[in-house]
Amino acid sequence: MSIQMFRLHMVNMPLVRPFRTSFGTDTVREVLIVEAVSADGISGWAECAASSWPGYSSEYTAAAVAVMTDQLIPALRETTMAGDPEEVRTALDVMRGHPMAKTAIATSMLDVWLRERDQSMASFLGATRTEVDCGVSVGIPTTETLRELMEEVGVYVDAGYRRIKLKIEPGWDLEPVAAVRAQWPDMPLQVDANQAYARSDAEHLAKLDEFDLLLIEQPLPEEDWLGHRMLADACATPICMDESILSVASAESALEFGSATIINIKPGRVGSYLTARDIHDMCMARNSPVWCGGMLETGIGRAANLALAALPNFTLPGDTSASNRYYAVDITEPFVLQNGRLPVPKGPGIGVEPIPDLLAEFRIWIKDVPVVLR
Ligand code: OSB
Ligand code: MG
Repeated sequence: MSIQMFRLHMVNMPLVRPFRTSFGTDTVREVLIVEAVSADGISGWAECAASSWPGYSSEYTAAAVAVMTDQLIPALRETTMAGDPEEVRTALDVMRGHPMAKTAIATSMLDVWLRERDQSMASFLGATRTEVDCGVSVGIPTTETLRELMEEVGVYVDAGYRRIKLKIEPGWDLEPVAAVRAQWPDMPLQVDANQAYARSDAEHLAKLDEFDLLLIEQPLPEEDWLGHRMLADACATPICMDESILSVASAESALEFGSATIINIKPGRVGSYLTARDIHDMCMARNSPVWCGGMLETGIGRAANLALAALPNFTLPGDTSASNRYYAVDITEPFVLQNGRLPVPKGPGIGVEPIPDLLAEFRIWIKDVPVVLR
């Protein structure tokens, strides 16, 4: 295989409802779709997890375009062009940081490579399931009312989701969790703070223990390993890390140091689906469960995440929700929830493609970046 160019499609997708977290509110998902075009005319597809602004992490779409164009694509060499996924990871890791941009470039190439071999991404990664249990991430209501929250959760419970995750922040935590727990006593429930708390909130967060939560996700700033460990000692509820986990080493450090007992795996955050798989394998060897996070993906990113979530140690339901939880119209065939699960795509590569008319409809610009080998 040989990649001639990368075609970057910037797409603007209106969300079905605003998504508010402790770091801010989004009403549209600006998302960068990467198409790797081979000399034989095969296209490979991937979605960059970066948001339009650096609220979740330092990456954002315009920066991803810049680093792909100026650094990552020029870093590809003749050896990389054979498409071997390990070679691609090694070539991109010469650059520091920018894991979401790296994952998108590498996954678009992996998609071409797998399509040429007629192998699915799920089979390549070592999947053992054909469908995955789905949870749903519920934002902070923009009206800040319990009524709005209960309505939204009710819609998801009725749809069949197998786990509810509530976004929390100081001032929006015990009360909403108590209300949802009272209404749905048996529903698997967890919370995500996106770094909004401080070490001094340990006593307050320990009050969540009475609600039988699966976990508390990323309560403290991403670099505060000691704070998370102190919180883990103060709370009976398991601590989970999201933003802190950037590599196998950081995931292993979290578990060994006791900063977290559960890891949220987001491929974009760790720089490659291969690294996401490696973190899964490490956690599995330590009997530590993992789950697949999400970044409000379109069907392109969702397909790849489902392939990953089909690996055996993904024993907790992930944030891999159906297309209609995010978008009235997806750019691929929609993923539809069935009995609280989504099917793992079976076709070659990621198993789905954008529908050309829909991609064009939502696209705000397109840019071709030719590959020039040196
Ligand atoms: O912290 O998991 C997070 C969305 C955007 C950025 C960060 C996060 C999230 C979610 C939603 O929680 C996950 C999803 O449904 O895709
Ligand atoms: Mg999170």
